[in-house]
Amino acid sequence: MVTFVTTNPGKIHEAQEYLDEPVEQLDFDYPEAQADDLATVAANGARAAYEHVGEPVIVDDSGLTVDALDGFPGPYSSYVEDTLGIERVWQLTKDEDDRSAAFRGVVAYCDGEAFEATPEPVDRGSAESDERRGQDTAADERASATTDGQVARDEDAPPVKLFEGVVPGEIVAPRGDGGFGFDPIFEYNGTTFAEMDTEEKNAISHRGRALAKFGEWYAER
Ligand code: ITT
Repeated sequence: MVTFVTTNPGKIHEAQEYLDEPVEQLDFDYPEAQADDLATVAANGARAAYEHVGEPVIVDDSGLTVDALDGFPGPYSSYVEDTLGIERVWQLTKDEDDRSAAFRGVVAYCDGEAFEATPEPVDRGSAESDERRGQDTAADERASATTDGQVARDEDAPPVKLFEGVVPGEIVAPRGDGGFGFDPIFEYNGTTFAEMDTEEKNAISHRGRALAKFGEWYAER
């Protein structure tokens, strides 16, 4: 069983459909670090959630970045969804020539124990490299960009294992009623995420990619 600490039932629904393990939601609003990169927010969130529940946890920190808006709303996606709303993000973007965007997400796991070295351990304490790596991989490999990482320990903080996913797409006028959040305005290959069922979305989405990596690693653990 995996305890997924989140206030967002949309994330749980996707994880449940994706992972072989049963997924239990723990609705705990862990304190989110004010940081510009998802990896730092996710890592700190996983530690805080683990300290709160005392059992193995995953958290997901994710967001939409719109190129023409210099990466906005990025780590503030949840707040912008609640305040501006997705229709206004479309309005802000619709007159741009280039409406490219990406969903980025990091799934972070913490169980208080040390981990075996990963095939490619990455020091995810470095904030800036996360964003740059996401952009490079998104550009190189239109739909496939994941990176595993292990966060360097701060003194006595428990280690955290990170799984990252990025999916490039385009901002469009809202279409579809599936999914959650910005799904209706995010188009991938002619279809918005809100027009896909969960299985289709998981097969290509940032969260699906991160969960695939996590699931593989967790099954071995
Ligand atoms: P928790 O922090 O409690 O997990 P949250 O919804 O606040 O829930 P985040 O802080 O990670 O989660 O914010 C992610 C926001 O990014 C989310 O609220 C959506 O607005 C957007 N988002 C992330 N993944 C998405 C997806 O797959 N489809 C649509 N919107 C997504």
